[in-house]
Amino acid sequence: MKRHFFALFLAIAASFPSLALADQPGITVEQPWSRASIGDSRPGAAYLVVQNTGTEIRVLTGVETDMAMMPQIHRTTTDANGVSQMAPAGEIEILAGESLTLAPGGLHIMLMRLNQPLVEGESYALTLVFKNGHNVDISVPILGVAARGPEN
Ligand SMILES: [Cu+2]
Repeated sequence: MKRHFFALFLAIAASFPSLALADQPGITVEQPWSRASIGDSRPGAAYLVVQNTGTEIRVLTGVETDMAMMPQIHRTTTDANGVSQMAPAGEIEILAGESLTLAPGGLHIMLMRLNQPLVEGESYALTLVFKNGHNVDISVPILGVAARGPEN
């Protein structure tokens, strides 16, 4: 099992007013998924692919969900010794026509301080917060505790 250091740069949790525009033109979200959690004492995670199908750059600044007190986008890096650590990713630019993949071992949405366990078979609402104020609401299905990708 890999050592996993939490680099906790606790950014002041700014609360973003969400415009909650569903089906925001120019952004498509594919294959969202979470792994079921064992209880609620450890953070959960969510993964997905965000595609910018529009003609302008979009900047992802964060996420919101009722599932966790402190949802954050993290970036995992692994050094030459195989030691992984993660830190808040900050603002992420998605160029027009490009896609952004959040997957285990890389960028991910970390659901810190879960309000409730992630139960297999259920799903929950999550909002992707964009700098231009046009946020995107999605539903994230919860897969089994051993899931490694959106298919299983
Ligand atoms: Cu993380």
